[in-house]
Amino acid sequence: MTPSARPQSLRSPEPSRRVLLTTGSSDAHTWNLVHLQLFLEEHGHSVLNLGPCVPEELLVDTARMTRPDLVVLSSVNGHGHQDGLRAARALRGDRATRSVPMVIGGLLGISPEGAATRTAELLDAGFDEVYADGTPPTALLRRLGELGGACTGRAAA
Ligand code: B12
Repeated sequence: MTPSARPQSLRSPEPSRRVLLTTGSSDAHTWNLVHLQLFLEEHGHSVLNLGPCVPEELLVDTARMTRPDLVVLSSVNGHGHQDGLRAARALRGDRATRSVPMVIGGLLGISPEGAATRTAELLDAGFDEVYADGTPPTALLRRLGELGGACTGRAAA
């Protein structure tokens, strides 16, 4: 649906952003990604969804090529902490993707125990924001609205 054809209620008051949507290399869940993609697209953003089980190398290569406004890592299988650390180190370790904004959310562990430590480690590895388990996708709209700088508005892929 083109932005002009989109119903008024779904039009974003914020500029359209290019989102690179990914999950961790161990995570086979897909519907979280589909839901997030449709949700962000309905709010006027452009989403490149890499699908399940994304190797860190593919994530970095795609980020280098597409220069997204935001990388969103969604993880629900309980290994989001370990997957997220690897993804952050890979993105932050590459000169071209070192400063791309990136956030992570979903279900990052298998229990609430240790959540504060997981969050601290993920922030330390380079995530700009770590959403607590169960945070709804609407939180991403706030983050996208807060992004500074010029907006190209072109598609992510
Ligand atoms: C379907 C399903 C599967 C299917 C996935 C099929 C597919 N193609 O997607 C299959 C059978 C393959 C599967 C496998 C496994 N699963 Co499973 N699965 C589910 C199930 C039943 C539904 C998930 C789903 O599709 N939800 C619908 C989507 C739309 O919602 P969602 O996932 O909650 O995502 C939303 C939010 O989390 C949030 N969100 C997600 N990411 C982000 C990111 C940000 C930044 C923000 C703000 C929000 C956000 O927004 C999303 C959209 O609304 C859940 C239980 C459940 N009822 O949720 C378990 C569940 C996710 N699975 C679980 C587990 C453990 C596994 C396995 C490890 C099981 C096993 N021992 O093999 C494997 C993992 C394999 C792997 N390598 O990843 C656990 C995870 C436990 C945890 N994290 O504490 C769950 C929670 C079941 C449980 N209660 O134990 N699974």
